[in-house]
Amino acid sequence: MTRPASHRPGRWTPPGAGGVAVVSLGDEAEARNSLARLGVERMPARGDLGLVRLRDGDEDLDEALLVNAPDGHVELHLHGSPPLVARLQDLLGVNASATPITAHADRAAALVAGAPSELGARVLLDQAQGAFDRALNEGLDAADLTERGRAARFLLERTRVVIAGPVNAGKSTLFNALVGAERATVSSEEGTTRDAVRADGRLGPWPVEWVDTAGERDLSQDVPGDVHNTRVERAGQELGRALAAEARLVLWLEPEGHGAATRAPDDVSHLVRLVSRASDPARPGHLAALEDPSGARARVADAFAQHFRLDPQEAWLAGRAVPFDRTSRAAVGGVPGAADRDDPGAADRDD
Ligand SMILES: Nc1nc2c(ncn2[C@@H]2O[C@H](COP(=O)(O)OP(=O)(O)O)[C@@H](O)[C@H]2O)c(=O)[nH]1
Ligand SMILES: [Mg+2]
Repeated sequence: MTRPASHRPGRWTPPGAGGVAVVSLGDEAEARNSLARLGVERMPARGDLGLVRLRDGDEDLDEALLVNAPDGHVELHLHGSPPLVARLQDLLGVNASATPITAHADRAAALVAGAPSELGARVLLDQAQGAFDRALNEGLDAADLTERGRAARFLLERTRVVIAGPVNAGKSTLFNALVGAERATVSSEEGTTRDAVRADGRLGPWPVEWVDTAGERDLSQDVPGDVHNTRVERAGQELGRALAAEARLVLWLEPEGHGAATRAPDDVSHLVRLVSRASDPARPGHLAALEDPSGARARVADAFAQHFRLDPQEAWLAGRAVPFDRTSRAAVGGVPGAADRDDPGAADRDD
């Protein structure tokens, strides 16, 4: 088991002026070494603390609280003056750029109000009450925490899902079933949805941004007598393709019996194929958004969970420690950004 970042020597309150700065001195042996350089010889017993004077040779530096935690991890609690903290770190040779980590609970609390989903807010509340800090102190398995952090992003950030496919595949019908309101125009006339239509919604526990796109059909020639609209529609198709390329997930609808008339792009890896307007929507991978909108929703939720390897039953478990932002994910992974690599949408978000 690797020891948590809070137990490695280093400062772990955020840099800057504050009431108290906490410098981790590592385990008892490491701490004795460091403290000798500051003229401190007495170490409080485990689970105890004491007031000490810190000296650099003859010079009196400051008074500080020396804490020997029950697990034998030693900390100095200093007055927060940045020059003094910097000087002590210099004297101790501890790494001033160690991951700052005590503010996790505070950051989680600050994020609750802006959470895009109810379960996301509950995850944040748990961490605001210290679940994540406790896990770090207990040294929970980093791989477990990393996976929880990955899954939690789907509660804490809205996932963009683009609905694409040939014209008349039933994209707008599915979009309306997913959004739960008549938002996009549904028409049997080809080329009705010329612009992308977006709506925020929810899929099971996950907050989603749905995007309905113009359908794919051959527009290499202007439709006679309708040159302007052809151009508008072509622009809509291009927009749809651009959105599909950068979405986290593309639902590619192909109406039953459509064959290979319009091929799904094979260069998009984040694409799930579904057969739409199906005569038997109970078949795997089939849906009929018009006749069975709730079945279609369930089908899409399954596809979403499977694609992103998510278990809706595990989305939130009361009081469980979960990394919830870039800083907490980095504290677990040790390598900033390590937990993000698995996530195709990470590049366009900064948290
Ligand atoms: N029977 C049936 N018709 C559907 C279904 N989904 C869409 N349609 C019809 O197919 C036509 C095109 O649908 P639309 O959603 O506008 O397709 P889009 O061009 O892909 O957006 C409309 O007449 C819809 O009523 C379905 O699940 N079952
Ligand atoms: Mg449409």
